[in-house]
Amino acid sequence: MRVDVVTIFPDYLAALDLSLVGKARRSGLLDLRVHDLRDWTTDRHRTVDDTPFGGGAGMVMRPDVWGRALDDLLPAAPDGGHADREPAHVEPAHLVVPTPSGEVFTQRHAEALATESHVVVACGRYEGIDARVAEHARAAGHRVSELSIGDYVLNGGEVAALVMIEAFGRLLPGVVGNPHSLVEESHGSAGLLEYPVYTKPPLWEGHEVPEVLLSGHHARIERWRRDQALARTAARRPDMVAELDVDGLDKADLAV
Ligand code: 6GU
Repeated sequence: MRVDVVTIFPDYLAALDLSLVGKARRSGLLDLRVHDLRDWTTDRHRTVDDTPFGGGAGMVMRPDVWGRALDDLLPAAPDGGHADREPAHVEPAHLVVPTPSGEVFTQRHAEALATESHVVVACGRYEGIDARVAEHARAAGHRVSELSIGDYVLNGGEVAALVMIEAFGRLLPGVVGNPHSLVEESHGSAGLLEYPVYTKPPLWEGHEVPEVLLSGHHARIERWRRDQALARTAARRPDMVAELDVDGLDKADLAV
């Protein structure tokens, strides 16, 4: 998979050299390139922003600078946005724009992005990127996702880009060593939060590991873990309980 990130702070993305995503880059599973938006400026001051039309506080990122960057990084769309034209044989890219006014990024977005062959992430700063940039990319036939990582405000899209790239990067085949690790985790297909986990020693600072986990009784352990997951989800994420598929619940679930 190829990922291009465009930012005025390339150093923010240095964390992507570390851990599993870093390893995926070194092994060639992930071809991730970070670009400085200012490389596409043309003036002496390398200006990327200007004052907002209509007034108001803050600065807006200029469409001309972003347009040149995306012209270089997004391949010509398959049909230039015209479905009646003969498609060229280029793999289309998906443009991701992190923004607090986007749709909320979830595991479903991560799963979808992990299947792409090319993602371009456009990190805005200040009050955001001139809205015509996303409009122009869509008109050219590209898929564009404006995504927020939650209901709070960051200073720019860089940290959100790190979050999203780690979330989809770890889903690429071969990135997480044991694929079973991906099966049971929170926000996976069960729609429940993960149960609490314990390791050695069995007694630590007066706190014991729940006895059932030491019992070796596989069915009782499974039942206990499911009860814990249900109780935790009900306490912490009532919104997720409301979304549960009732047909997927058994009698013991309903007793929790
Ligand atoms: Cl994607 N960007 C910024 N600037 N703030 C955010 C965000 C993104 N998601 C949540 N807050």
